[in-house]
Amino acid sequence: MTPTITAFAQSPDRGKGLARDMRVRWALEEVGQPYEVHLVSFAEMKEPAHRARHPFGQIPTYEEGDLVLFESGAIVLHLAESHPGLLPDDAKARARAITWMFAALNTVEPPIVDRGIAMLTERDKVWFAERLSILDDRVRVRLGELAGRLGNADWLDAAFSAGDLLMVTVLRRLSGSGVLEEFPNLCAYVARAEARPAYKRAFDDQLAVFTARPPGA
Ligand code: GTB
Repeated sequence: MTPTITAFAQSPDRGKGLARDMRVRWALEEVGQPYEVHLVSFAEMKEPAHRARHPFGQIPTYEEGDLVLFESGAIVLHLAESHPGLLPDDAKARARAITWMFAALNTVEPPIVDRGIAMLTERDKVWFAERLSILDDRVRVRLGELAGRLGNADWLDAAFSAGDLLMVTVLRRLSGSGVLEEFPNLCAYVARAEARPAYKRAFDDQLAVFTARPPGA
């Protein structure tokens, strides 16, 4: 059965692959699972039909027969557990890879999201520069710790896993901020992941949605 995911009909990221459907698309491509995409507008996301899929009226969702999932991390974990390729077979290595999935979403992503929200909603405040400096420092602490652990390794725990996939999608939200760029090994890690054929296919597919219907078209 071909699964269907939901994604923004018009992503505010203008095709940069920063919305959270990107991590689900990438996981589907890594495991070689064909999928369909149901594009939803901001209004449709809040309607009962979509809230039946996603209680918070967001994207992405994942439908496979009578299985309906929301939360990008849960969807990636489901794909990683039901297909080979994104989690190691060895039980301990698998548990470590899942730990990195949680670390990406629960420890590294929150300060990055806080920074992103401030950039979007607080730029006009007189105290913005001071606030941004505090948020940047919080992000820097996490990135420094992550950079220290990654060192010169290609991936967080030996082979590429769903943990790397999620971590890279989290770090990409900082691209061009100047903060990620302070950590050359993290930039190289992101570039290494972006060079994966599965990443490129997923990126091109989400970009095609934006190209087909840019805002105002
Ligand atoms: N924890 C959930 C998950 O991981 O799936 C979070 C889902 C979520 O935040 N979805 C966002 C959404 O549907 C889209 S990805 N928002 C609409 C709403 O809440 O009404 C977040 C996002 C949006 C835009 C950019 N961007 O423009 O760069 C980046 C990320």
